[in-house]
Amino acid sequence: MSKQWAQSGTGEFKRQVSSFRETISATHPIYKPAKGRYWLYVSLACPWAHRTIITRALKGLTSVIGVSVVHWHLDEKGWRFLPADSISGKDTTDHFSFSGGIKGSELDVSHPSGDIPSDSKRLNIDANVEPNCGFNRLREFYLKSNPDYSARFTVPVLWDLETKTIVNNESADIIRILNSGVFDEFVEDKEYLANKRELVPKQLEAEIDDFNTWVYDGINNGVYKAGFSENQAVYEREVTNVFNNLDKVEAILKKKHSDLESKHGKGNEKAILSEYFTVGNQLTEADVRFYTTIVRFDPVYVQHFKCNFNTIRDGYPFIHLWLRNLYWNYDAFKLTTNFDHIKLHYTRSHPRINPLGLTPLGPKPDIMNL
Ligand SMILES: N[C@@H](CCC(=O)N[C@@H](CS)C(=O)NCC(=O)O)C(=O)O
Repeated sequence: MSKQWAQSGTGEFKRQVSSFRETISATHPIYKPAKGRYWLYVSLACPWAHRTIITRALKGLTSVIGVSVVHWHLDEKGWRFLPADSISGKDTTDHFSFSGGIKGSELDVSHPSGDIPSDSKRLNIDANVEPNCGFNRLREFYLKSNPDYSARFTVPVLWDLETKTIVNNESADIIRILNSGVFDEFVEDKEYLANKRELVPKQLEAEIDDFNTWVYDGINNGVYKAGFSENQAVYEREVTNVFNNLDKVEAILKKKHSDLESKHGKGNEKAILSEYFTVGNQLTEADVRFYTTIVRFDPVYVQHFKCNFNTIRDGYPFIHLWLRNLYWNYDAFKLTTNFDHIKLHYTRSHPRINPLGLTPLGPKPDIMNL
């Protein structure tokens, strides 16, 4: 398997291009919308997969599309599920809850070095037994779909239970499919049905696409380019790029906050926050995509990816307010954010960056109150 960092010979990290890029629609010859037909396989640690379960929740799809969560530890064979016999008694996991209804197990999932750290209790946490095909590894979905598949076995995967193939493994596509409304007829979620939240409204689409493009390159993927760089000059260029782009978002949100203060009156924080988003005055896909990086920034990227010119909590008051608004005021963000998976995955799955797999305990708290 190709390694996950620096493939260019220049010390630069190049992310692979996703291979399954189908869509779901009433006019598609194979992939028609249906309730219970499609399944998401995600890691709660992964920012790209995280986008899909936030979108699924925001679109009222938690009872329409199932979710299973892989174990947080990524080893040389890729992502894995819990072995079927690891849950004593009947597995009552509810795969239709926000984050897949993950369950704890007694499985020993210690760091491969065999070292069981003093926080070993925290290691006995939640992943799913794969409920549909009985697979142990994510790679089995890829090889079932295409026996010649030779690239990396990444999450998220959107799987079709009927044809037993991967529909799509690119999070940017998957969130557009989930947002498209093709599943609306199956939705029972009253909150969604009341206002049919549109995450890419036509009038904001161009602005969302533009924001997503530079934020992807400069921030979402930017932190990986800094963290996985293999020489000092590349690292310095990339980390500077990340913070220049964070400065840019901070300026956008600062202006937005000041405009909203003029509109609603200084101190009318509730009204201000109800319109305090990155693009336009409503929650959009741009917020979902930016959030999954920012919520990981202080707990992981600052130390693990050496993005340490500043923290969000100390250096970016307007991004910090935006982050806490989403986390504390929207279940779709809070209930899909699992700081244990996030911290343990990064710190123990990248031996080149952190050979001893020690997990820093801070920052405390993982996210501050609003
Ligand atoms: N383009 C993909 C990228 C997904 C991706 O890179 N996922 C990582 C986790 S953060 C992964 O599954 N890596 C497994 C591996 O490289 O073996 C998307 O956005 O869906």
